Amino acid sequence: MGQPSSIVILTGAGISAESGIDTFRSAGGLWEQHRVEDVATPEGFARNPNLVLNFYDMRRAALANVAPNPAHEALARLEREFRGDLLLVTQNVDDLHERGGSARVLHMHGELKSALCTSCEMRSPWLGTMIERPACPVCRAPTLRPDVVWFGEMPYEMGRIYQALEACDLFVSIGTSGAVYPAAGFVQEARANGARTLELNLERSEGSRFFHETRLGAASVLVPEWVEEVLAG
Ligand code: BV8
Repeated sequence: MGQPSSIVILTGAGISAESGIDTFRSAGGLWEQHRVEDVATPEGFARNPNLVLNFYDMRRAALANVAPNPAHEALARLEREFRGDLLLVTQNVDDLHERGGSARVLHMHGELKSALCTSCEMRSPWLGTMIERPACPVCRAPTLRPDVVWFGEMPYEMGRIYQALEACDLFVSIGTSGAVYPAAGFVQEARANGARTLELNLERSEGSRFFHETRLGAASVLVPEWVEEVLAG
């Protein structure tokens, strides 16, 4: 196929794995150490706020110990050099796409470096911890929570994402197990609108059957190769 004119990319924890950030479902991954219900649901937060605040404080602090890898850097190159439309949607709450040079990143599940106030509902950049119940920068109430989309909560900017999926002629999924919706359904949306669909992943995912093409391997190898291919037209 010729060069695509409009690309939507979805990334998951697999793109950050080689940077040293645990994925969710690998052995010893994040969810192995904690029950999802306890740390990534509103009910878990209500039941044991300290456990949840500490879980995200630790992950936020760990960002200082990791760096972007060639996959993040290749997507930043694509953003700089690709002349068509490009939307990068990530399920990841880390900041590695930004640190790898991407200027426009849509964090559909929120970000570790952001705080959401449960009193005024405003979001603020946040680099520190929340366990000590700091004051909300906007309303001063001590009611900050991680600005992360938990199970049962609505992901951010779904309208913008579906609009882009309808308009794109190429959808690329990188480093995700296709286990969580609505992200796992994006490939079907794109395909239904006539887009070509490509999966770059270490192993076949739960959604592999929906992709026209699946390339198996490490993101740090597959993503730079694919970006080179697209830019070479
Ligand atoms: C919602 C933020 C409704 C938190 C996350 C039954 C059927 C269908 C849906 C549901 C259902 N029951 C419940 C639901 C809904 C639920 C859901 O999908 N549940 C699943 C478990 C069935 N979804 C939700 O609740 C969503 N909200 O539905 O709202 C609604 C409607 C109206 C109004 C209000 C609400 C919200 C889900 C968001 C949850 N938050 N993250 C945090 O980060 O702590 S989910 C989290 O897991 C990630 O964000 C990601 O989305 C998801 C999956 O993780 P992955 O990124 O894919 O990582 P994983 O480890 O799974 O896989 C890594 C992959 O990388 C692997 O395939 C591996 O092979 C590969 N890999 C590893 N290394 C490499 C590599 N690839 C390349 N290179 C490598 N080196």
